[in-house]
Amino acid sequence: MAHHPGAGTEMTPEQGKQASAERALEFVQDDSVVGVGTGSTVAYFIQGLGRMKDRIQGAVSSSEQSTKLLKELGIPVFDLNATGPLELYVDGADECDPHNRLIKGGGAALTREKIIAAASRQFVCIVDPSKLVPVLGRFPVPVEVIPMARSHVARQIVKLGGDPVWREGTVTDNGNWILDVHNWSITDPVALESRLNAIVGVVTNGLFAARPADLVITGGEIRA
Ligand code: ABF
Repeated sequence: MAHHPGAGTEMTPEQGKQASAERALEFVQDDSVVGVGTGSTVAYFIQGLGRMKDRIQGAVSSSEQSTKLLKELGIPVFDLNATGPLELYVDGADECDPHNRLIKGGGAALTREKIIAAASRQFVCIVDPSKLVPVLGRFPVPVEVIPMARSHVARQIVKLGGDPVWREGTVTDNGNWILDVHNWSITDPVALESRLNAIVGVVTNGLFAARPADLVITGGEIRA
């Protein structure tokens, strides 16, 4: 793990994920419905919710994977249409830049993640320090596409300077496919996010820049 100045004690990536997940529990309000992301960092957060499940109403989940974990712990899972706007959404990320803009979607859950983030007042992102980057783009940008549009979208992405690779074999919870776009050094993630959204056939792209995280917890510390 690259050493980050001010990272405090040396943590393994797993310890960093666990510390961030634990710290995020402090943001959970009593009697609330919590928006829950997807991934291994969020799995620690879900375990924590399990320990306090009598203090919350339940959760809105961003994936079948997270729904399974929540239900195994006896935490009620609600449909976002039944809950209305949420106070808090907690989720991981694949990369995070200094402005809290993210690349997400490594876990193929980006569409429902982006929906719940948009419907939540506060988006708290939990990461280990290895996710912090100066510029987004070393991690390939996931783009969820309608299957019949895969080649059309790939051709438009090439025109934007990206190198799209079909994540063959992956079908999202929404029945769609994913292209992972390599070799972008993303100096203006907000502009690129809207360009990708404008391509016909694109359902969601993994740039969370127009609506970045409101707060980032890394290695258990809240980043200023
Ligand atoms: C999810 O969190 C995905 O968008 C992203 O890929 C994942 C990060 O995974 P992990 O926490 O396992 O590193 O929101």
